[in-house]
Amino acid sequence: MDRIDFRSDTVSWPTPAMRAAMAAAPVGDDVYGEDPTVNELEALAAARVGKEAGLFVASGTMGNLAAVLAHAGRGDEAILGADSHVYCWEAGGMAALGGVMPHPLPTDACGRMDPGEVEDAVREDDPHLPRSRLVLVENSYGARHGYPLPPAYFAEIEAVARRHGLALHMDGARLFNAAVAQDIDAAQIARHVDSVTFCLSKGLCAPVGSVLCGPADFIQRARRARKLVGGGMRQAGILAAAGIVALNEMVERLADDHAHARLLAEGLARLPGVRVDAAMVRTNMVFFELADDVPLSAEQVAERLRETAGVWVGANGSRGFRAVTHYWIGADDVQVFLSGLQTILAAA
Ligand code: TLP
Repeated sequence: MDRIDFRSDTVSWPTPAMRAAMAAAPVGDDVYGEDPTVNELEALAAARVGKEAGLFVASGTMGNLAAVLAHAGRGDEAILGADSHVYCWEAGGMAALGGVMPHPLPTDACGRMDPGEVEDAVREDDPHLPRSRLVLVENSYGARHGYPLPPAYFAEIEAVARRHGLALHMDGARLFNAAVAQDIDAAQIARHVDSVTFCLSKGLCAPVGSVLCGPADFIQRARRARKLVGGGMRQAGILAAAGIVALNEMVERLADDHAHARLLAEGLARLPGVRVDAAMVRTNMVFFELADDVPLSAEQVAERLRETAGVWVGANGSRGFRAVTHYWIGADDVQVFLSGLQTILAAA
């Protein structure tokens, strides 16, 4: 990459192996179901998460939206975390396009809803009320340090969903980060949900795309939903080829990103003027804040880091930051970040 960019793992460029695979990919018309590379990616993705079928979509947002549209209808209600990505950062798609009402619940420090509160949120069968239809979970949990939630939590939510006949979808944008951090298979997490979206274009480095996986009949409905939102692509094998490389070559190495995030968090914990909860850093995200006596805003610090050290980082509110590690961030880049920040804070 041409810069040291910690703003997100979404900024990561495709690898040379991906570019080569893209150039050589056999293609067909995927709306006709005739793109062999897309078909291969969908089968591979489904196998990796232990589901029957997969659907290649343009983004995580599209995967989650297609899932909601395939699971629920107008006037139905979806229970989800009040700080979940689907609720906060996906343009209200479920309500805007599906007529599905979100029912947000608080989450704990790791991003867990209380299973008892989920159960209490399920509506009675009463014509006054919306119909509870769906529960949405997320792993890793972006708003909570990218925390990798364990299968046991999803088993508890699954039990509630099953008791009440609700569908259960996981926004697993960074499912493989969650799995690698816990040294388990992604399928061990996904077995507790009906459907899961995971992203190829974040830590896995593909340029575009996510895969929605689930039972074959559900994926058939989601395929219709994808078409409805304009997501039927044609010679998409060019993109899917990078996704195949992502799944085959880029999953285990996510452990390096997690190690770099830990290195950054430990370094930040030693810097005067910075507050960080290093123990919460289990995947590739580091959230940290300026101490109260630092006379600069997060935006000003981010600007100085860019100008003086060539390091890009995202301000998170007026005092906070989110730094995300990925394939193109090495241990030396972490040191550039730390010494650049130290200099800025010492001069403030
Ligand atoms: N997240 C982006 C921003 O939208 C915040 C990022 O930089 O982290 N689920 C989760 C948990 C996500 O973090 C994201 C993207 C998505 C879904 C949506 O994926 P895309 O961007 O492919 O639509």
